[in-house]
Amino acid sequence: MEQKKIAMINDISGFGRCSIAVMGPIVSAMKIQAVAVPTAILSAHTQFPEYYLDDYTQHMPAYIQSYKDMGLTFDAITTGFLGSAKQVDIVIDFIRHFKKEHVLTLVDPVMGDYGKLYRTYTPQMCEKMKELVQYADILTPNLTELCTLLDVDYGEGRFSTEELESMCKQLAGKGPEHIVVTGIPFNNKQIMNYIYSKNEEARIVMVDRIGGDRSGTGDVISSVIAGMVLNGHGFYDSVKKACDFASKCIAYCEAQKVPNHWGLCFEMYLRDLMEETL
Ligand code: PXL
Repeated sequence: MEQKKIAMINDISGFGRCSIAVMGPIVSAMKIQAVAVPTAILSAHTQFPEYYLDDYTQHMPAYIQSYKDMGLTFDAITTGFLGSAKQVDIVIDFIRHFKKEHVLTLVDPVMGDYGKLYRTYTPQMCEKMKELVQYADILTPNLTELCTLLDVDYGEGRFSTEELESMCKQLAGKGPEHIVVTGIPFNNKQIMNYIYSKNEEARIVMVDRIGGDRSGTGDVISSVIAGMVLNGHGFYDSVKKACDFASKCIAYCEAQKVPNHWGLCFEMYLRDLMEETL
């Protein structure tokens, strides 16, 4: 059987372990080929006080056209950090062209955290992100992104499971078959991941809260999910594996006192993902 390929529409950040720098190695460990479609090139991600950002929007159409000309096909398309509103249209065009039947689309609506949008995120981009949601089979928002996509006030970030269910149902109505709301603060000791699949009972994966929040956690989780699902695993098992893997990496970072914005030391545990490959 031919090796599977994922088109990863995301930024390339040199330092800080996020996006393609994390997702590429993770899916590679799962024996899937990572094909980078860059949205921006950064020296370090935007949680650093200083970074260089080169928006790649104007180069994307020609870059993507070469794949169209080659007649390249993908088994999955994942989208993450987008650098401009215009990019969303480019991404939608990409999905329309390359998403055939059986092609999995995972949209990680990378917009913000802790109730706040990232510095690079404009209201126009938020509106465009709502459009992109329609094209997702799997959506992996955190609580901030879930609220933003539905124009719900984040408030204190406290929502009951009934409220989460109703929000996920509303979002799933727009397209996605599966949604996992990641990193929901539960109590001082635990973090909840809320898993919603259409026509199924919602499920929860709890993980221990270890230290503060770490950048790049979402990218680790979404890439493990994409790899697991592509390798034939169910959505719940994929999310469970992703959360457990991220937790293990975070525990290592804490023990080694790695700064939070340096991302997850996923390199230490890549072997755990190799065992999951069919
Ligand atoms: O991990 C999300 C992410 C991805 N890419 C860039 C970011 C961030 C979060 O801050 O800045 C460039």
